[in-house]
Amino acid sequence: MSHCQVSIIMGSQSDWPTMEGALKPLEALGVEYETKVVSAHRTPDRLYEFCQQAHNRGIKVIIAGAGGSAHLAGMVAAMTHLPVIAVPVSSRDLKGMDSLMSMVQMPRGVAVACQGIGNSFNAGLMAAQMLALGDPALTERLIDWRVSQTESVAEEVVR
Ligand code: RP5
Repeated sequence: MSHCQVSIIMGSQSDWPTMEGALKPLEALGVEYETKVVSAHRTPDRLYEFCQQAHNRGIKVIIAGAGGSAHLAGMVAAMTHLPVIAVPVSSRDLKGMDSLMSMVQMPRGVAVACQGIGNSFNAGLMAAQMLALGDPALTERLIDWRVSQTESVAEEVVR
């Protein structure tokens, strides 16, 4: 069985430039991940298989990025009990507002943790924070990472 606990899925290869930002915090914190293209409307059977198998493959958190009528995250959340973090990908015509609205307004009973438009970095960070709840070593790395982020912010403005 794979050691990946985070699965990063996206509706299209074209989402990759947005979604690759999720890798930065995961790699900085030593969290293993996988990346897959899973489209709710173009590959519905793949979506179904992915959702059926994710838990048994050891996946603990799913990050789902998509653009436009972005039903991917909601469909995944409908088909697995695992937590789903959504990343609305910016779209050409509506600049990601369509993606955001598709993802953020999940009806009661099926939860999706929606991030800001294009903010895959925070999706990766949130996934790591979720995993850290049951992983003391990851918690230590997360605390250290936060301290170093704080220390990296200079007080004086560079003019
Ligand atoms: C969505 O449609 C994808 O998530 C992507 O953001 C958007 C455009 O996909 P492509 O036409 O570039 O494959 O399903």
